[in-house]
Amino acid sequence: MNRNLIIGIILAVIIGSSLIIGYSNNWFAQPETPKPEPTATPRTTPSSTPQTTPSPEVTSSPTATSPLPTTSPTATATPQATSPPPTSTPTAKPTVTSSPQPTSQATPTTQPTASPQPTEPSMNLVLEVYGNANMDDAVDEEDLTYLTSIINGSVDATQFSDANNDGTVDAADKDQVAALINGDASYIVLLDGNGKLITVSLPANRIVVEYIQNAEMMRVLELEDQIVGIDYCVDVLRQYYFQDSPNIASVGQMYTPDYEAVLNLNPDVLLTFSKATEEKAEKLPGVDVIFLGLYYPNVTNPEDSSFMQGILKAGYIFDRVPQATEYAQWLFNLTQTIRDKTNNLTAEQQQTVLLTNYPYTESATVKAYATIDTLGQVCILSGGANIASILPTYLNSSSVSVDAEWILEQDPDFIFLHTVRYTFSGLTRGDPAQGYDVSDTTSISQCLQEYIAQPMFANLKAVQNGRVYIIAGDFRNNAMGGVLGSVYLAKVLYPDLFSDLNPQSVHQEYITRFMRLDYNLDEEGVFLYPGISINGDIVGIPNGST
Ligand SMILES: [Ca+2]
Ligand SMILES: [Ca+2]
Repeated sequence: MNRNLIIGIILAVIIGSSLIIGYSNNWFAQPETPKPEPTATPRTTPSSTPQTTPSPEVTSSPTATSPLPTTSPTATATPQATSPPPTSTPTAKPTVTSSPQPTSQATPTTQPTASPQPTEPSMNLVLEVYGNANMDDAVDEEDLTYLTSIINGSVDATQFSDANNDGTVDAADKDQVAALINGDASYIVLLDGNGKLITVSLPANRIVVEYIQNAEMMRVLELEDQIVGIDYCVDVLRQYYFQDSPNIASVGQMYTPDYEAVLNLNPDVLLTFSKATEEKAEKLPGVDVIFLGLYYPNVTNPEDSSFMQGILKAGYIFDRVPQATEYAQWLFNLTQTIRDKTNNLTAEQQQTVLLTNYPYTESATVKAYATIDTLGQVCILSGGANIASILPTYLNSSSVSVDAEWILEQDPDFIFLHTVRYTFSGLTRGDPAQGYDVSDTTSISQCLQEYIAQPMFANLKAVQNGRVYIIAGDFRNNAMGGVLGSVYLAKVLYPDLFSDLNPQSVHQEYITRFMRLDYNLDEEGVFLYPGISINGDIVGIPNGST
């Protein structure tokens, strides 16, 4: 154990220094070697560089289905996911105005002598919605009571007690909270997924969504009738998501959207997939451009992740609190169930894992997913020992660039190759074919064969033992915050530990119960290749496939 630790530290130092040299050269000095970015990663560009520059095209790309390149450095820290929740944002507490009229008059006898204690929240988070005066997980009647206590001076104002955000806590905030509870508020003030204070006009009836993550979340919240616009990716899959809504318009790819097309839909809200909202907000006057924070699950502290906050905030913005709460609770319970088991794995029992992208283009470097990315969270929750975890930037990065040599040295037990079929920038990658609209495994099978046939990987344990898998883009980009990927990976990594877990059942429950789609995983869809056999049933690909 100690010996391993020391070796680990030495390795980390060596790799760390080479990485620092490496990416200072690659990323900042030589933008002519852009990294292929196969997935629609939220841009990690520093805030001083508004994300207005379209990413350079990869001109040397050998196929017509080149991935979306980006100049965002893979090893650059993304501040969101693991940083403390924005509840700690230093906000000046509003002043309290004792309102002489109705409130004090109406509540003298019921006034508790001690400070009212916020009742036990059902989820352990502080909902970042203004009006959540008692700092629990909801805006409800208890906040009205709490506001009364603040106004009459028996308790202090809190970060979210100034419901109307006018700098003062008074009777008007009770009016706003009452309106939020009744679903007839004309606006809502909250912290978005970036921790930024935003005001959203209500009701938010006409919605444009970017990417499958937001599209699926809208289905979960039963908002499909309010969708007016979708991006390229969702448009390709519209027969699955919005079969009954032929009037929903496609506004093209959302990386650099057609702003005219969006404005023509007269939307109330644009839900962004990426955290970059500034340029879109600027170019879409009158539209509330919102990043909910769905991209940042945190499985170690699932209840308080930006992802969970995002689900609940959407519930308040779109007046779907019961649906949002039920869904968040389901995901939280699943997370706990998996975590209770993987937490008990010893270091020796843990399988070592490389989680990376399917190599759409040839590149000397490989991107290993790290803590901040959804797939990094998938690895943690499923109990995999991420081989990237010894790298110095692992904890505060979405991914880390490594090379083949390093992978050979680490020799992981399992390799998972993430794929994206329809990109954020409007590209289709034919092979490997995976996802809801694919049922034939010919393409994905060939791609896997080609990958493991690479001579440089011939000696890898994972290759020799048949433990290389291609995984669907849904594992990273859908609205389950990494839980879908985790249930599949947990079962692959520890079939005995998870003998009572069937990933297909969880996946099917998401599709049938929450998205309310008529879709049968026994018959359709390619999500994990090779598929795995559970009690004679094949999981990950349609029954009867190989
Ligand atoms: Ca509350
Ligand atoms: Ca106020």
